[in-house]
Amino acid sequence: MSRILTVAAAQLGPIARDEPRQSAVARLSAMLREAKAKGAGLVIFPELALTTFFPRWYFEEQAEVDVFFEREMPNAAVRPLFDLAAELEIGFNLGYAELTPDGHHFNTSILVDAKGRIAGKYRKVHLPGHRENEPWRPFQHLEKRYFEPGDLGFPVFEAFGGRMGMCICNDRRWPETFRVMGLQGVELVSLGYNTPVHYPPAPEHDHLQDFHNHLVMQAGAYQNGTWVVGVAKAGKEEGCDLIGGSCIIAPTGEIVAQCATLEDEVVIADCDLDRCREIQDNIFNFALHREPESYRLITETKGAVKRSA
Ligand code: CDT
Repeated sequence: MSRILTVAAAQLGPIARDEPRQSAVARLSAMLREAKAKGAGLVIFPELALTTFFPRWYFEEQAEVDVFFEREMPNAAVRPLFDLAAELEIGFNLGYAELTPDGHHFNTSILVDAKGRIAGKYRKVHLPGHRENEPWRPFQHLEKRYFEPGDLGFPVFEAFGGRMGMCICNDRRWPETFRVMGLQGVELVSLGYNTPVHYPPAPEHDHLQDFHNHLVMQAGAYQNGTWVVGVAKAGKEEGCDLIGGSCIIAPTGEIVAQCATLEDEVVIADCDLDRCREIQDNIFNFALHREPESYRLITETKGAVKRSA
């Protein structure tokens, strides 16, 4: 059996701080067209794909932050992307900063179906970085200040002929992210990221950023028998170097397509969703082999408890 979904990873190069939404949407639209021409049915765009990665700056005034947020989706600036997707009959996954009508701020990702309808929404759970201005850093990472942790869990949606899940950037480093979706039989996890090469608290890890990126996504794929599509905003953005390495990973953990640049770039792969069975029915047959009684600490504690046997 095979259930082929042709998926495109649509990597973005840098977005300038003063780049208008219309320009970002035009770049996304060009990649949507390219993906369609290459046969894709679903296109994955990065985290916060409509603006520069604004948590790198400390803003005194909330109004200065809120300019980077979307109050509705789609709104007038993003509507052309939805319209084009419906016209081309292609779906997409888009990351953006969400400001809800009752004033909540989330780092959000939506799945839009081939008719231009929102088929799923996810709000980033693991917010990295710090809450206060830390002037010693060459750039800030203020996601903990500007966003609230997502309140939707890790839902899995029936769409595109399979079971689709989403997460966002730092979420990919946590095995719980993939496992919670794995336990819902997920078949494709899509995610976007903005990952600086330089990590100020531990610069000795800078040379490992690309390795860690692929390590966690390949492990998440294999250990849950799911396709994983990870897509970067890459390149030198406002003086900050962001890794690329956008890729499509098979349920075996193998990378089957990968971007080669740090610019706008589309790569595609034919993802046979039935290949998830190779792993989910065998080595990681959860119903047969998991021992959740032995994993109780995972939900009972947040930090490590250092007790001895
Ligand atoms: N966007 C995002 O989550 N980036 C983080 C950067 C490292 S933590 C400061 C990441 O996990 O890639």
